[in-house]
Amino acid sequence: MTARIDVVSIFPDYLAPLDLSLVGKARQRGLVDIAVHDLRAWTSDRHRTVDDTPFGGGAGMVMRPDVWGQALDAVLDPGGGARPSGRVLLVPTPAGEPFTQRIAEELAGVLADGGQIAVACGRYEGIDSRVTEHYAAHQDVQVREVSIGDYVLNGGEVAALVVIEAVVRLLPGVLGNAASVVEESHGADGLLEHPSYTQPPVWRGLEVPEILRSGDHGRIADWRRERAVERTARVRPDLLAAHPATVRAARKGDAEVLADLAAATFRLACPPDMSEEDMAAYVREHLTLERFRGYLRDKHRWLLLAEVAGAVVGYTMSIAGEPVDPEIAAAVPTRPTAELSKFYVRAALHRSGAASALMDATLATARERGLPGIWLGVHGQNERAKRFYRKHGFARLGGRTFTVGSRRESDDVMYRTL
Ligand code: 6GU
Repeated sequence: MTARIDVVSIFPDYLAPLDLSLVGKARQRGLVDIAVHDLRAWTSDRHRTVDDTPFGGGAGMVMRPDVWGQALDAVLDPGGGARPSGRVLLVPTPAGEPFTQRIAEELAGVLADGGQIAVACGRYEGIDSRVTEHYAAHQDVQVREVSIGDYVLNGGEVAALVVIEAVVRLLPGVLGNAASVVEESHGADGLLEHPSYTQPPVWRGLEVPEILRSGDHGRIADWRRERAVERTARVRPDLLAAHPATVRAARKGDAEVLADLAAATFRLACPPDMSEEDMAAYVREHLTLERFRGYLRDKHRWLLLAEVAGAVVGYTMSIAGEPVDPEIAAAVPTRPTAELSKFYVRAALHRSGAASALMDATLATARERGLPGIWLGVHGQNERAKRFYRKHGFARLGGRTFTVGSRRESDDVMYRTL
């Protein structure tokens, strides 16, 4: 049986876009049967009245249940038995549950099995509440009240267009490329989509990221995942609740990812007035792929990676052994000791839990190595970082100065026992 959608509205012309584009083509190809009905066809008075004043008073008008009952009995034919699969009465309303991709998938499932969706578009202050109550009590009708967002429209018609488009594109055979449904925002992985680019390679001085033209499909997939996670963290941090950060030891093959991440995050911890040239020079000198390969081979160092939804978002590097700086060596109260040498998380993920997970794992690893204490240097003006370290049990031991490029900088030295 063909999937069937009925829309009932006092403005059937509002639904004209259902003839167009992807939904229009799906209808022409017989993949879905859509009928739009004028609610007033089921009125019986001379004025074709569909509404009346609300019981209990208040502004606006409420749509009459008797008219809606006639209309919905006719389009749903409940108990008629001609339609073996599910029937859904869908009521767009700002008071409904948030309409999501998951609901679109469920509704597409009903249609794909030969079911029916009847969409009741209310106007004014909505439809008399007994209408949903009545059909909800009917055993083979499922009532769903959905809202398309936290704002108010004049009626359900635009929301009906939204819901129908979201559902019809999921029906088998409607989209040419099934992978595009899996890869898009709000797809199965619950992340927003990565940015996309096409020709030309340079437009108004803006370049397509070099990596996308490298042909290295592994690195491209990593890059896209990182950008998707970053964008989701920035724009929709609520979606990341489904993707708690995990931490693992870095392996030989992670040197490239580490160098990229180090270059991207180094500037986060630099003083705000440090020049681009000084930062770039430091990255070229100290955060190269070769350096990280060396670090990963060094028995005295351990590097940990934080991942969110399969993207590497932060790292730490710790070093077991005596501090090189004699002043720090003198100040550190326990032996042997460890230095927390690098601790970076991508800016967009600073409040995602990744940093705390990294810190917990770093301290746990230091304890496993039998180290009684750990120290770190943090830029004296980096209040955010110092607050974070204090929260994780570090306290100030003293200060030190060092050079980045042409500048003298001063660090706080912090320490905690393990
Ligand atoms: Cl589904 N209907 C109306 N009238 N307003 C809305 C809505 C629906 N979703 C958000 N605002």
